[in-house]
Amino acid sequence: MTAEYQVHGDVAVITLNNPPVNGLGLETRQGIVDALSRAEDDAGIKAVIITGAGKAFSGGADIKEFGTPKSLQDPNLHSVIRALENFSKPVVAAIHTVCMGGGLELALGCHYRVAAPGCTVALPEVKLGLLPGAGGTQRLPRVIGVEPATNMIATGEAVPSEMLAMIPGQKLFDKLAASVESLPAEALEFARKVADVRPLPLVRNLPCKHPQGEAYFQFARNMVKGMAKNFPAPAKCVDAVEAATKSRNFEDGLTTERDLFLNLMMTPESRSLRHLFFAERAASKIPDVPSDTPKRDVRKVGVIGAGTMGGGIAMNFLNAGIPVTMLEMKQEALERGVGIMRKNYEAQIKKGKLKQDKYEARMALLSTTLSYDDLKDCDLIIEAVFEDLGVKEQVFSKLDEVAKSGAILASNTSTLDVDKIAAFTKRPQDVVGMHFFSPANVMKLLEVVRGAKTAKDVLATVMALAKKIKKTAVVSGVCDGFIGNRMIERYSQQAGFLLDEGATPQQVDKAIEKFGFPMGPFRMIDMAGNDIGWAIRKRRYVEQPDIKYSKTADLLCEMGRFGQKTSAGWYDYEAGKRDAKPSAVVAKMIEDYRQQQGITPRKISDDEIVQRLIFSLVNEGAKILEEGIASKSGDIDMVYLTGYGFPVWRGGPMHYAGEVGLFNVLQAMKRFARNPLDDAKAWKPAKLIETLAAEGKTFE
Ligand code: T1G
Repeated sequence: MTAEYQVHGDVAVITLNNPPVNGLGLETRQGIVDALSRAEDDAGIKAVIITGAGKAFSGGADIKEFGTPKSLQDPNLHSVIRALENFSKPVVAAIHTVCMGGGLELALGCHYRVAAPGCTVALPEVKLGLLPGAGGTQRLPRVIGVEPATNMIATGEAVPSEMLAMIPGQKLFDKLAASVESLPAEALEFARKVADVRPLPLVRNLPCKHPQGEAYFQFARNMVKGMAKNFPAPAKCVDAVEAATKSRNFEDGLTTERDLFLNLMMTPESRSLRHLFFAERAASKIPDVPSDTPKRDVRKVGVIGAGTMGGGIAMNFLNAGIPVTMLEMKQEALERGVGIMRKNYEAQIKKGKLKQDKYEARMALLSTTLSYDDLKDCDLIIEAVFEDLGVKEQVFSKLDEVAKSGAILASNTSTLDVDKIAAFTKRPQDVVGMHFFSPANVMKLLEVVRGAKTAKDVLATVMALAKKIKKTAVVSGVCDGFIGNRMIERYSQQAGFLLDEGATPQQVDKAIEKFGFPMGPFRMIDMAGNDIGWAIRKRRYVEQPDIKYSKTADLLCEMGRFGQKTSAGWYDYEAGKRDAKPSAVVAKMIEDYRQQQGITPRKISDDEIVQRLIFSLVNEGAKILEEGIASKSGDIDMVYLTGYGFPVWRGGPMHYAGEVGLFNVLQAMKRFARNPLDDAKAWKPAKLIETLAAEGKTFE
């Protein structure tokens, strides 16, 4: 039973009990209606309380149901809320904690609401590309006022119950209980107090006006336009609330809301956001590692290497209140590294993002050392030393001697083989990759690289720790480049071919930035450093001699144009400045190269640029899935969103491929493979794409 019914004397209590968050799925909606009829038929019942069990009053409609017939099956949420409003006896919502989306709309259909302090109250539908679709845009403004309601609905942000109860004239909460613990008794007492009050108060009968409606809603529209230019939902939220103030009657307002809601439900942006809502949560789940796997205690972390990465990594743990011992080989390297950390924190203080006392508390958790011995009581040691297997061997052999038994030994390597690194120790089960993205204290993505022998509790521990340091952790198997860098290599390869064939760096960048990336491939590599790609290509030429690349990137490096750090890369930069200026030198180098290759440049459309860049990610991502390097396509989407700036409203490369249609992706790839200047081998479709396309399906 997901809506339990109990009788307490003359009060019936309906308890939503549909873990994990009392999502208002069909069974729960039916349960509420059934419970109401029982209370209706029982003459001894004078009032009804509706409350929630567990970690939520209700987290809203069951998003898992969206797009399935169940979500439209009666009793739909509207009719359940109507049943509450029309009930002949007072219904009191007793809200003990999270009350969101359809859960708040349900509470607004009750005659009264009693809440505990500290409840998280929100209409977060806009974060799913939607708007409250069960009367929230019509009822919330009636109980807290038009402006606070517009704010809550257009941002989806939560407000604590005690804050809402302080809004002058608010009618959202009829009573704020003293505490969560006293809520049940206080709600019972309140229900008995109002048992005979008639007429029963209905939110729908409250007035809903704004004295300067035109001006306010224009202001609100301008605000949301700036806030989310790629998302249609915030502006529709404003339209819906405006309808509450302008409609002839409540029902008309509901109809407007319904139309706007259904329209948004069909938008690609909402499908992307709903996909990412689940992908983000699924990423923390490892198919063969049960979520209740015992985790190791991580009370103290060691970081080896005080460079940019080491310092950034250390900051993540200091920010989470976990002491760090940072090891370097030379005192000046330590001092330089700590200096960079201090500068980073001081910059946050200047921006008002960090308080001085917090900064000092964090730095107090940092100790530094030149001796491995000082790492012997660390529970987790992460090395961020030079990206060379020989250096890693020295570090891990030393760690094997010094680290306590059960310590997790992690490498921040971005390309090296974690199994080889694990083999430098006698404890491969304790070795794992923790690939942070630069700047490590800012980028949310953490690739957790699972070695063949990495123990399951090590993985479970690192995934839980990632949550604690506010990272989006994605598990990757061992391969060159893991998930993100393996795919970005194909993307960069295509960017080079596009130059050979006639595009300019700025045209390629502009096309993909119009698609939604914050930075195109050439601006991005100018920022990261062209020499990084150069080193990888040199290795690649040896390991995979038949892999094709445009030589323009190598020619650029041979000119010493490594990017911003040399004030010259694919673009020209004024010393110390970041704005990228198209370079005549680079244009000439590309032109000379084309001539030398006998290539007649052609006009390349932005569409072709975007397809070749994005589909190269999709094809490599499908191979990564086939090889089991990633366990879910949503994981790959999360990598691209949190590590590479893939536009959120497109849902990630694999989700986007589904929106385009895998059949269309396949046709485009076959076209690209016929281009002699491209790399037919790279466009050989992953078997998974062919199979799914043939079945008219997309990635799970
Ligand atoms: N539907 C289905 N599953 C949900 C869910 C929901 N509304 N909310 C959470 N879950 C699952 C989630 O996938 C995860 O599952 C588990 O619950 C724990 O979630 C008509 C149309 C409520 C604050 O947008 O913000 O109402 O991974 O890890 O950190 O107007 O979940 O364990 O299998 O996030 O404690 C509007 C979304 C819906 C709220 C709890 N409501 N949820 O946070 O746990 S649309 C929302 C949250 C709607 C109406 C419209 C949070 C939370 P699993 P969690 P948490």
